[in-house]
Amino acid sequence: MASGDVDRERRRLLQALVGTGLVAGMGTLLPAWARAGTGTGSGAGMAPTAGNVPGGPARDVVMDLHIRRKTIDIAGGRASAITINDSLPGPLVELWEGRTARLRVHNELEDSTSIHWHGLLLPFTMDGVPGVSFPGIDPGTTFEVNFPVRQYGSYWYHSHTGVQEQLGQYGPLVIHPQSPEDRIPADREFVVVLSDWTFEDPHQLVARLKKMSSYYNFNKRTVEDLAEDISTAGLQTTLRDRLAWGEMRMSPRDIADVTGYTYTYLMNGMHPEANWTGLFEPGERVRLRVINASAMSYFNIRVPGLPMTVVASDGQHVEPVETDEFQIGVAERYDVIVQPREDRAYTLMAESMDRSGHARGTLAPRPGMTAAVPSLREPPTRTMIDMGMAMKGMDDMEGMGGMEGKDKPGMQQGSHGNMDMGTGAMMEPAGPIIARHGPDQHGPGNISVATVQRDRLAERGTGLEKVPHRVLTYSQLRNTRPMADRREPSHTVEVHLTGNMERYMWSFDGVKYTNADSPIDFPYNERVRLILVNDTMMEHPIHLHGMFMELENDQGEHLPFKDTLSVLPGSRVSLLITANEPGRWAFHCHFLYHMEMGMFRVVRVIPTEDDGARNA
Ligand SMILES: [Cu+2]
Repeated sequence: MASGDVDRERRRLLQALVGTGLVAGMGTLLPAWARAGTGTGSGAGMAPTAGNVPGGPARDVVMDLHIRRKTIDIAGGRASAITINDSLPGPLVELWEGRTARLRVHNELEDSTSIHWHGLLLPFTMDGVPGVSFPGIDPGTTFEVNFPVRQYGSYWYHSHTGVQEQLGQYGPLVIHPQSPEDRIPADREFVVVLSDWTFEDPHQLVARLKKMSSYYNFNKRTVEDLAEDISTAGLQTTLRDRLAWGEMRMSPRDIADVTGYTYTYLMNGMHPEANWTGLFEPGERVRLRVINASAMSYFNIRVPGLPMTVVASDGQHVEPVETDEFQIGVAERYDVIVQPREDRAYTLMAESMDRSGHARGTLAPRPGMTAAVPSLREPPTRTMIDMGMAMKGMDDMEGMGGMEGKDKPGMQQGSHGNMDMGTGAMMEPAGPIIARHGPDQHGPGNISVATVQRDRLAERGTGLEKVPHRVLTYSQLRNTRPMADRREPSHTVEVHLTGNMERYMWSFDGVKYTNADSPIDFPYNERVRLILVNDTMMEHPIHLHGMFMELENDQGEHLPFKDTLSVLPGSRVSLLITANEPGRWAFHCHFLYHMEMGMFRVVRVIPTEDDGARNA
């Protein structure tokens, strides 16, 4: 089918669905914060123009969260999802630094569940990771989380049990600062929650990836696959997915494991056509708290026509950086200020990194306005740099272990004696080589190693290398405050991100979690340097629970805090951690299915008896 036909078909389907109200989200169980400003009504007494973060005076918070399975209208279809207080995403949890939080999680599912409070500093028994910090929440029971609130910023919460997060069990969490000097002036604030929805059973999705890791990369799909889809999902569903919701623009390369072939990308729970809208008065400073709550998707965020000033990363303030686009990894958050001065609509564009689809919303002075939606750009290509290879001399290719060159992007054309592999992109400037890989190939669970390891913190995210405007890099993030702990690290831990993409195996140091003998120990109250080396050919969003990490990005004593770091392929990064939070903390890749496959460890911080603190 020609692409014009696809577009026409897609429009026809959407018009039909708009008529049913499904796409507009009217039948959808959206929480009040997600509806605010959309023109579909305003919940909880919120004026539609007030932003969707109510704020107000500091207070201790007591909140009930009811986890329920429900059939809802979502992403232009109808499906069984996991809702929190009957909505998807869940309600905005708003807390105040210096006060307390008492959050009661009621499990009304038929299975065990959990809620993890991503990025929060709290006693580890409240952290919500089954098997690590607590046993999980049994069906029909309530788990109460109590903690003093010790930080400010933009966070989120989600299930840490199985694939529940993919089924909708997540929501935004905002903490208002205690000190007036920590308040960032803005006339209104919006949480912008990005996520990926699939009508497939996530268990089946994982099974497909295990059977064929490239399943969701459309170019490798076959007619038999189509026939299979039609027989299992039915013709209507399959066609709708293929024509309307899957953008038909699958990456021919290994950029993302799971793509727009199955995913609909949502902004605040809404389909791109439903057009979540945040209202503003021209001239106002608008704060967007962008939260990537997706299971498997990175996004490129931009507001064509408006520069964005980045003011916080993973909740923590950074010196303002003006930019035009940023890439956000799974579980990361960026707070940006925009100041639209014209009486017109602006598109808030969240393009998936592999360019197979997008989430979209609008900033506008009045409901119902729209601006042009940029078309998806060309899918990116992996490069030699991503493979952890040197740019000149083929000797380095020997370090690639058993990797089959013929399947690898950029290696299928040209002879091996020629560095021009036809991608062009690999000749882009890359960060400096700062280390070489040792002899350990990490065993059969690993397929390649980063022979050379680069500092890529000053590089743009995948696919943004050549865009003709400013793009945020990690090297630009500078903490507003100097480091509190200036001790030289007494302890270094090096972890390699490893895997076998063909077999959909993911691990640390070639060993998946269930085969790991022991936790990673951080000595209590010591300064620890955590080095991450990405031996795989894709980025991984690596998350440490319970403690902030300070990214060593050449910002002197103003290293930015991160709780989730997207580690570029072939790169080596270094983080500093003050190990002052006793307990057992999850440490993992935040790609949901990589974590499930075993890219996960427990980090243990054990006080000695002299410390007098609770023993982990
Ligand atoms: Cu990963």
